[in-house]
Order: sequence, then C-alpha cells, then structure tokens
Amino acid sequence: MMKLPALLAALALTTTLPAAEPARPRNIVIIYADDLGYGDLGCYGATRVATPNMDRLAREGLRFTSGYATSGTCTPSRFALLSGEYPWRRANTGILPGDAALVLDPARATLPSVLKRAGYITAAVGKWHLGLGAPGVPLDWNRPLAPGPREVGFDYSFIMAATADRVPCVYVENQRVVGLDPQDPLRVDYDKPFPGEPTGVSDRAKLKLDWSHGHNMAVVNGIGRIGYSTGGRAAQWVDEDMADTFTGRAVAFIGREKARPFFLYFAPHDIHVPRVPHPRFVGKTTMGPRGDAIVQLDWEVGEILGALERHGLARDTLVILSSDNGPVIDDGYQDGAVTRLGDHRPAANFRGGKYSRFEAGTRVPFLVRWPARVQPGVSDALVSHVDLLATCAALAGQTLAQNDAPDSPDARAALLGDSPAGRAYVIEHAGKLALREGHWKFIAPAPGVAVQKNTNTETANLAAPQLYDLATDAGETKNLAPAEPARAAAMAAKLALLQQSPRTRP
Ligand code: NG6
Ligand code: CA
Repeated sequence: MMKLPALLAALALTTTLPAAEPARPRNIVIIYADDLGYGDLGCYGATRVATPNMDRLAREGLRFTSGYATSGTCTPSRFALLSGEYPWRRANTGILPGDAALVLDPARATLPSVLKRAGYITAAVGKWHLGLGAPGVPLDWNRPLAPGPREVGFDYSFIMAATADRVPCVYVENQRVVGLDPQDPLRVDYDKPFPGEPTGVSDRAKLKLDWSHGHNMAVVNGIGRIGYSTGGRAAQWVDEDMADTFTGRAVAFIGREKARPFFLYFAPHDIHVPRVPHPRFVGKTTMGPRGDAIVQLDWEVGEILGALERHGLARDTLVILSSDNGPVIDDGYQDGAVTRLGDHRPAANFRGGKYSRFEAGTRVPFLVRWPARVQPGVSDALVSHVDLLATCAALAGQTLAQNDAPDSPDARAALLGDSPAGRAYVIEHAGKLALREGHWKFIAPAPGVAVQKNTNTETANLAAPQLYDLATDAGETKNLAPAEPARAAAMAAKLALLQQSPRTRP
C-alpha cells in the first residue's frame, strides 16, 4: 500500500497536470513562402534583415534544422505538399506556364480534401501555380476556370494562376477573374505575341524594372513577364499591392470562418520575382528589393498571427511556415539583389540554391507552432513537406485509402516534437534526384551544367556520383564517393529502389 505522503504527492502531481493534450488542432494554417532561403530569417541566422514575426513563430514553436521541400522549384514542391506524392512520379509537374491545366487529380485525396472531409472549411490564398482547367481544353479566362482549387478540396480560393512573373497578371477569386470588364476580354498565349502589344524587347527602355534574363514578353505595369497577354486591363493587379491584397483576403477568411474549424493554405508571392514590395517596405534593408520583400513577407506573417490572436484562436491553431524551394539571387530581373547582397547569406552555410540538388535547393525554413500541444524548441529531425498530408490526416482523425498520398508518412511524432527522430531519409529533387540518409548525402550522377548561367546557381549536376558527410561537411565541399565507393553504391541502389517503387508510405 502507498504511504500517505507518497499518496499525497502523487495526488498533487495529478492535480497539477495540465488538461489532456488535444489530439486535433482546432485550425490548421500553412504559410508557404516562395523562394525564401534557410538563411533569410533571423531565427536561422540572418542579421541583415529583421524578421520578428517569423522569429516569434520559431520562439513559440519548433524550429526544424532539417526540414525539406521535395523539390528545388515551385510547382513540384506544391504538388507534393498538396497531394502527398513525389512530383517526379508524375508528368507535367515541372514549372508550369500560366495557362497550364490543373495537375492535381480531383479524383484523389489532397490535403484540403482530407481536411474538408474532417470538417474543416478550407481556403487557398495566394500563389497557385498548379494549373487551372482540364488538360487539352484551351482555357477561356473570361469564363469560370474549372477544374481548379474547388475541385481539389478548397471551399474558398483567392489566387494568382501561376507566378507574378507569368501572365495573366490578374487575381482569380473562386475561379473567376476578379474585376474583368466583359468589353475587354482577357487572352493569354505562351507561344506567340499579340500584334500591337508591347513586349519587354520592344519597350525595354520604358520598363520600370528591367529584366536580366527571360521576362521580356508581355509588359504589365511596366514590368516584363513570361508569356503574352492582351485585354483584361481593368483586372490587372498592382504589384506593389499584392502583399496587402493576399494578406487581406487571408485575414478576412479567418475572421469570417472563426466560428468553425478552418484550414488556410496561405501562399504569399514573396520573395519571388518580380520583387516589387509596397513603398512602405522600400529601403527597410540595405539589400534592395530582395531584402525589403523579406520584411514585407514577415509583415504578412505578423498579420496572420495577429488575426489568430484577435479571434482567440492562436493557442489551438497549428501554424506551419516553410518555403517551396531555396533561395535565388538573380532570378531574371535587374533588381539589385546581386550587387546589394553584401554579407547576407540566403543559403546560410549550405551549397547551391533554388534549382539545385545541393542542400540549399530543398532544405528550407520549417517552423511548427501549436501552443496547446507543441513544446517550443529546436528539432534536428528529418521532415519533409510530403509528410504533411498524412500527418494532418492523422491529426484530424482521417484514414487514408491505400492509394492516397502514396509518399506521405504520418510524421506526427517528429512534427509535434514528441520524438527527436524523424524520417530515415529524404529525397531531394531538382531535375534528377539525391538522397539524404541520416547525415549522408548521395547525389546521383546527372548530365547538365554544373552552374546555371543566368542565376549563377550550382546545380549539383556532375557525371560522377557524389557523396557528402553532412555531419562534418554541411557545405558539401568534399566528395567522398571515390573514397567510399561501397557507401555510394549502397545509397545509389537505395535511391533507385525508392524511385522504382510505386509508393513509399508504409
Ligand atoms: C524560371 C524563371 C524564373 C522563375 C522560375 C519559377 C526565367 C528566365 N526564369 O523559368 O524567373 O519564374 O521559372 O520559379 O524565365 S518557381 O519558384 O515558381 O518555381
Ligand atoms: Ca519558388
């Protein structure tokens, strides 16, 4: 029998224990930044730009040091996040033009469809870049655009179709172009210019922001874009207002739906090109538009966090912040990003960047905050965006069918900080694949340039296999493949096996 003092102590313990931990977050918010580098945030070491709101998320939540996007560019990473499937298994999941058809399959489970099934009202606000309309059917921008976000599970959407550097430069709300004048129909063509419309070549001298490579087709708001368009003038966005517009819609969604559980996928344009922050952010850093766009992005994050607080939802809302791929300095406009970079290191101590299979391509900022459940701290667990579908499904009490989300494991233990161990491996994708297993990194041989000419990014393409020990060489400087051929061969075999198997979810 327990002695009285012990019994009292046990009782005291039980009475001071907090209420049972919630299994399910009241709301889920994913903030998916664009081209934001690991080293672009104060909480990951940046000193030349202040990011107080993202730093606060890190302080109040878990900051992952080995969080990965699946891919080194946007469309494939977003595809993986929303479908739970590696993009390299599917055709047409590379960087999409602005008039591409929807690449997500409405017949299959998606992150929003699973959460919708679980009773969350769902919204996508910001960058889409996953296509609109049916394959093979030319899109008429003057009519409802379907299939799109709604057909894959988003109740509400306020998006741009692709990227801000691609036409059409208009907002699309619930799959209709916003503010379109029927007398001035919008047309888009990615092959040939519309006669009489200026281009970034014909009107180069008049541009507000000159291009450095690409971005010399249609001119909208004095900025050259990718692709041609005509008409739809009244609907064209103002680049400087884009952060306010998207943030405003996201905050309004939270306010409108605060009475019931919601899932918000908020995908800011920042810090992708063209970097044209609102005048109130101009000059906030010494780095020019790229730095100022980080400040603007941080403001956007602050607005979302503020809305959650205002409505009393912060404690019970799971907020995840990450980036679709690593950083790039010159991505096609002469915006001073290269000349004004100074000693800021967007990729921290990693090699490569956007478009790369070196670590900086896919190792991204990754923050998880859920005050009611997640203890603040730092986690070195390997986690990937592709985990989020099955993880959120499990949190929401949903079971997945065998064929759903074939590459998405339930990573609750790592993502909620219950376990320091994450995945055994991550696959890193930019053109070809690479494999990180524990602290070893194997990069499969690939043809192609070692350094992308215009962006000046090291791609990691090499005719020979590469092997790095990230524990001692995070910057991937010393190729150990010649010295450790057996390890390189074993990792090559494992990567080939993973690539060939139709699914990796247990
Ligand atoms: C590239 C663009 C780049 C950017 C990228 C997509 C040129 C020369 N470069 O083709 O500016 O738009 O595509 O970026 O056009 S992503 O983050 O959406 O993947
Ligand atoms: Ca991107």
